[in-house]
Amino acid sequence: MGTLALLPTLHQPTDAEAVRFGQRCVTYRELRVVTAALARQLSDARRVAIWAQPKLETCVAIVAALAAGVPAVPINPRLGTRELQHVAFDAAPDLILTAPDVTLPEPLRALTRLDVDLDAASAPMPPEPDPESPALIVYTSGTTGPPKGVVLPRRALAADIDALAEAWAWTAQDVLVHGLPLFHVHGLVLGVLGPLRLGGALHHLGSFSVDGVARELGGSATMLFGVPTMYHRLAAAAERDPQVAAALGRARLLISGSAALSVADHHRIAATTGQHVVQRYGMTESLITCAVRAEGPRRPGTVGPPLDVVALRLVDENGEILEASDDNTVGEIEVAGPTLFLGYLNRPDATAEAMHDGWFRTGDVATRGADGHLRLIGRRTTDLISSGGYKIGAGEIESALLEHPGIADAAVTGEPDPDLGERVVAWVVAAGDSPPAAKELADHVGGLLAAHKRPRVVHYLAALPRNDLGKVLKAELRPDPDRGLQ
Ligand code: MCA
Ligand code: AMP
Repeated sequence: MGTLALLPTLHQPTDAEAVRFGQRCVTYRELRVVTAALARQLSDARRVAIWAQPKLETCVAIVAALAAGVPAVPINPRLGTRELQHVAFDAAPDLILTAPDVTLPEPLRALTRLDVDLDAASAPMPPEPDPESPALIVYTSGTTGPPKGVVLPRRALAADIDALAEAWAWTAQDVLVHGLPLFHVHGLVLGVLGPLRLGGALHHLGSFSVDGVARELGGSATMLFGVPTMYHRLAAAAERDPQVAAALGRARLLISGSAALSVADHHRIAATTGQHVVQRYGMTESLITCAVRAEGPRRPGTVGPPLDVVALRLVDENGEILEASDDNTVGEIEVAGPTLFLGYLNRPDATAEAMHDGWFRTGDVATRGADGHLRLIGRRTTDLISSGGYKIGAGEIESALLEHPGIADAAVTGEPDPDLGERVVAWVVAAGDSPPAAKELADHVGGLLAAHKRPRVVHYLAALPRNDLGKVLKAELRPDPDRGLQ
């Protein structure tokens, strides 16, 4: 209880609205009743999976797991077979929590299933777990191999939400609107646990739409969270429709993250709505570490200074600390402090590689201005593709392509896309004389992995350019005019 509780609002609940999905909503008092009842059913579990559809039941399941002190693994319902098998094996949950009327896919059917009952009767709230104990395990793509489970302690969630509340003057008076998925840090930690920790309300759109955002911001919503693809679509809509522009103009804060918001879209939105979108930067492993402040300058293209609780430095290739604040010197971002994860599940090797002396290597490169604001330049590796706010590992898609019998060799890159930021491009060498069609390859990848990882463009080559060690030279990939593109 008290300030040490992750969700103090559940210990002293009010009749204020907590979470709304369209017509369905719960107050804090109702949320306490239903989550306390569900938490009792979880008390013997070591770990629970949550079928993270964008629904009220998902929020209730997550809060119940947090109340029970049982680490929760939110699962993207659009994952492909290969990813589901991996998560089920790697996280080995005792139970899967889901909304009723869901047919779970084959790889999850062996798990004991518990349907979330929103009419459950009251039960006592379990005691508050240790702040250092694991709260969430969030899967995120790396450059190679299958996604890794990032183990986030309660202390990191609390520290990050509080620091963002400070940065954005975010309070119980705010009503947040978004249509983000509930299996990533952005939509779940910031977008659900943020309002719930602070005592405000969340209006979730079910799925993102310009009309939904405009309706909510035209009503009681005060803040919007979104990825740049969403702001790109909002910018176009605001130019077409003065009502959308007026609704965006009424917001207290429009906040963007998960990928770079283009300077052009920043200016387009400012021109039509008068709002300067606030950017923030972070990673699943570190949570959000930098944010433009509500009361500070809003330079387009910058993600603001570090949060007050975060230690952040830029280092060169030799690990030397760069002190320059000239908006020009480029270094890799390293972060330390209370918002950091505990490690990757079952992967001490990967944890050791990512951490050194308490600092986490982000792999993101940036410059710093005289005002301390960071400007993200890109990533140290090109093997992570940033598509619509999702991070996609090239290695995962390459492995999936190589599982197709018609493919002898494959490389995957990202190329600029006006809507998604980057789109997935495959470069393949066929195993026989009749190469599989691009659609067949996209369907093949979509069967094994989440649909957003399918290649949107396929180039056919005679051979991939490789160095003496056999590593593909991705910078040298060029279309072959004789073999073509699909
Ligand atoms: C959907 N599709 C995509 C993507 N999203 N393809 C490539 N990249 C994508 N990001 C495909 C679908 O598979 C589908 O294919 C078709 O597009 C339409 O699907 P739909 O769901 O209607 O798509 P959409 O509405 O256009 O989705 C765009 C979106 C979505 C709303 C921007 O991608 C999204 O919600 N992105 C948010 C990602 C996010 O929350 N990232 C946070 C992680 P077909 O029609 O062929 O079947 S990063 C994080 O948490 C860190 C800490 C941070 O900093 O925030
Ligand atoms: P994830 O690992 O899925 O949590 O995604 C985190 C990655 O998203 C970071 O490493 C960055 O590359 C990227 N990212 C997050 N916020 C921003 C931002 N505001 N600008 C540019 N890139 C961002």
